[in-house]
Amino acid sequence: MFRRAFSAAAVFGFGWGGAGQKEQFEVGREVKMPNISVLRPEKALKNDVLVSRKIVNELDKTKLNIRLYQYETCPFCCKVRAYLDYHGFSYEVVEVNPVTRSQIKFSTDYKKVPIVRVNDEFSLTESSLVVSQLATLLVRPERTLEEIRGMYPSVESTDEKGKAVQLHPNKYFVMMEKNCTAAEMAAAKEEREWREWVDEHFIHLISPNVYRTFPEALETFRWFQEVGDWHRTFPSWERCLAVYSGALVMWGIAGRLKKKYNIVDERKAMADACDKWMAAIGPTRKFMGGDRPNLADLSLYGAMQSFYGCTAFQEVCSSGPISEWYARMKSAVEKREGAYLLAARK
Ligand SMILES: N[C@@H](CCC(=O)N[C@@H](CS)C(=O)NCC(=O)O)C(=O)O
Repeated sequence: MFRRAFSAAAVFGFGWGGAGQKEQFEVGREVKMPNISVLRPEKALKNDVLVSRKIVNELDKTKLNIRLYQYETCPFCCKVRAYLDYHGFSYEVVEVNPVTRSQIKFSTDYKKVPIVRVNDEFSLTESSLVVSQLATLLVRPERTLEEIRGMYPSVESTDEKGKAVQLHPNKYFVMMEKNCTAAEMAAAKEEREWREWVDEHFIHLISPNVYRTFPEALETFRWFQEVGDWHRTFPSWERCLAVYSGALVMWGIAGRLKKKYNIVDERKAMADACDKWMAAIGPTRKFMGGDRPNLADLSLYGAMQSFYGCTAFQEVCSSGPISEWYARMKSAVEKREGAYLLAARK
């Protein structure tokens, strides 16, 4: 049991916050858009797991029944939510218990989150792949999601521990049909490179920062318990186990990750990454995507959202140019500014 809490904890990117940050979170979840409602079922339906919340957008014409199995503050899950919310998808959220992971027992071969279950028929996994598949669906409305899955073949490989893994070489590609101009191709290349940077660099900086000391790790887990609605979904002994064992274990792991990724000063590394991102956007663009966020913007925003309540976020990301970009992103996502694509579907 402890090992499970440990492994689940290893991947959370959560943090803590005072009253101000809590309020910020609540506002983020209570969507104030006329066509969008957020439902919170009290009980699980028969033969089903408890749905934490259901986001319904009347303008979503995909007729897809999407269910996101997640940890509320896992950076990979936050990336997928940022994508779904910005584009105005309707979807259900199921909070997975990090100790038992009983909610994803249907998934025998894949044990990580996020898992996006579609029409209870098939699952999409690997956050960046999921985003590319859904992005392709939006630009290719004549294709079904099942057909689009076939456009992303996997190849078998081994990870650093020699374990067999499935890789998707084109996971950062959106499968456009039309011929692109040179400028569009350059923009797509930039988008792909920065999405990869978020996955391969930025996300690795989160754990060393939010679990830097034991008190910080404990605050992080307490905040996660709060925002993950654990009191509603998990029994108290599981919450207690996850908070204390998770904080202890993650504090140790954060030190090892620092070494693994050659991080000397975790706060500075995070600040440098934010500066690098803002330099890439440059002085004239609102977003990397120009006037609208692209998938790289959504990806970094999602990763940052996973620890916005942390001391690390307060110290590194809550002032300067990155905070202005983050505020623009937050507004664009919460207002579902990308929903015009779904609304235009026949
Ligand atoms: N490459 C995957 C990474 C997913 C991942 O590592 N998820 C973590 C949560 S942040 C997980 O589920 N770890 C296993 C566990 O908690 O038991 C993705 O992008 O979706």
